[in-house]
Order: sequence, then C-alpha cells, then structure tokens
Amino acid sequence: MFGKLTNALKRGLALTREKLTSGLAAILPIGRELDAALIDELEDTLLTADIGPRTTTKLVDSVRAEWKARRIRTTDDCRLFLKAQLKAILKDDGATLAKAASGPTVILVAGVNGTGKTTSIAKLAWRLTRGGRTVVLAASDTFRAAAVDQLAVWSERIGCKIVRQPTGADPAAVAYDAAEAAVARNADYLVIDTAGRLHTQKNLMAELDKIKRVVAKRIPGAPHETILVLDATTGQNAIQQAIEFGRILDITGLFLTKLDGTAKGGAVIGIRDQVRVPVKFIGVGETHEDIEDFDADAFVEAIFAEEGAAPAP
Ligand SMILES: Nc1nc2c(ncn2[C@@H]2O[C@H](COP(=O)(O)OP(=O)(O)O)[C@@H](O)[C@H]2O)c(=O)[nH]1
Ligand SMILES: [Mg+2]
Repeated sequence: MFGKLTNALKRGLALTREKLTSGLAAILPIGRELDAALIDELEDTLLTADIGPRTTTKLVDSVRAEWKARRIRTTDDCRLFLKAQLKAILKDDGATLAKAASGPTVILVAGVNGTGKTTSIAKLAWRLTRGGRTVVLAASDTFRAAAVDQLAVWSERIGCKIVRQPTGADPAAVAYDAAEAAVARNADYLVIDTAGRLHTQKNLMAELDKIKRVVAKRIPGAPHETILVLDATTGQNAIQQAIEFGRILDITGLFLTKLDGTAKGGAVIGIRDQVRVPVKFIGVGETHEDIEDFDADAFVEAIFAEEGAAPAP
C-alpha cells in the first residue's frame, strides 16, 4: 500500500499522517455525499496540517469548483482529487543530482543557520560514499567557531576527505583549496558547506558569489547543483527563506529537514507550491543515515494513508 515508501519515511511522517488523516477521516468519511459545509471544514483541516494559507485556499477553491461542476460528488472523489492535486504540486520532484560531464561535480549548500545544512551535507556525503563515489567536503562555514569541527567529525565518521582552515578564514579560499583537492584526487563530488547569516544579506551574497567564482575557476561549470536547506517545520518562515535565497542564488534543489517527529510535514506542500524548485531530499533524523530521496507519490501516500479514514456511519 505504501509503494516505494521506506520504513524511515513512514515512521518519520507518522505524526503528520495522524494529524491529516484524523482530520480528513472526520470530514471525509468514506462513501458520503460531499456538501458545502464539509468543504469549509476541509479548509480548517488543511490549515491545521500546516499546508499553509495560500496553498490551502487554492486547493479548497478547486475542490469547490469541481464540486459545483459536479465532477466530484462524494467524499471519496474529494479525497482522490486532493491526492492528485498534491501529487501535481510535487510532480517534478525527486532525488536526481546533476552530474558534471567530466571532473568533480560541485554541490553548493546554502541555508539559514540551524536549518540543518551541515547535517544534511553529512547525509549526502554518506549517501554518495556508500554508492561508491568519492567525496571531498569544503568547510566554508568559517564564521562560527564550532562549524568546521562539526563537519570534520562527520567526515571522519563517513570516511571522506575534508578541506578546512581555521575559524575566520576566507570561505572562498577554503572552497578553492577544496576544489584543488577534489581535482587532484579525481573525486566524484565536492560538497561545499557555507555560513547562513541571512540578516547580512549583502555580505552573504558577496561571500557566496566569491565562492562560486573561485570554484568555477578551478572546476568549469561549477556549481552544478545549488541546494537550499530548509527546516520543514518552520513552514511560512521556510518559504520566506527560499524567496530570499532565491534572489541571490540559482537554487536547483531543496533539502527539507526535520520531517521526523513533527506533525508539520504538510508544510512541504506549501513550501513546494510557492517555491518553484524541486525537493530532492528530505531529512528524517539526526544521524547521517537519516536521508530519504524525495518521492512525491510516496510522500503524498505517506501523509494520506487511506486506512486512517473511517467508514461512513
Ligand atoms: N530531528 C532532526 N534534526 C535535524 C535534522 N537535520 C538537522 N537536524 C538538527 O538540527 C540542528 C542544526 O543542524 P546543523 O546541521 O548544525 O545546521 P546548520 O547550522 O544549518 O549547519 C542539529 O541539532 C541537527 O542535529 C533532521 O532531519 N531531523
Ligand atoms: Mg552548519
């Protein structure tokens, strides 16, 4: 029933599923005629599930229009329609990473501090390493004292090379060294950690620009991927961060973190609806193994598990 769903994703999304399906089970019991009042209640349920006001309004408006046009008549039709709509919002998403034609593929990772950048880099590096790829990490978040050490601990655990300099070093210089190392070692991937001080947007923009420039000097065409890390549990905040980072970077993919132990997984839908960039990976825990390829259909099935729906009385 869960198709390609892994246990980790099922577990991770359990609270989100509970929230959404218990709400939907109450208002969309199996086999009942849909009516205007139920559609109003649907709006509340989607809002409670953190799908976000804009996306909720859009979804409910389309349900209402389909109902008025008599294309959906029952609660079952409605449930199917909603699932299809959600899958459509997420449709281009998936865990494909760009690959450089030759030489190392460079992945630049950006995001606000605390969203889970460094942890997500560890997850990606582990995933790539386990797949037989060689990975070099660049510790270009040189701003915070603990940031470099944190990445170093991960690199040891995973068994990949890290290029680092002391705290306070020029992040672009670290990135350049790392690019040299990646080329010299014939590495498959170079993953660059960065600082995320969005309140100094001009400096951040300059810093990221410089990192990109110097790396592209050593590895033409870099970065091949620019991944924005967003804490999915922050909902509207995450959307705002995506908009702001989108102004300074050509983001090619999202890594949505902290989908474990939260009932706010519905936020993925709202984020994705308003940010026109595919979700590539999700984080479902704090270890390096807690990474999932994002699979739109599986995700919608996971938050919509139909057995949660009670039969009509
Ligand atoms: N539960 C959970 N915690 C996460 C996840 N990703 C990151 N974290 C935690 O979020 C906190 C900040 O992560 P960090 O990688 O240091 O964020 P950064 O400042 O963006 O580099 C740490 O306590 C991580 O363990 C996740 O997918 N699930
Ligand atoms: Mg960090």
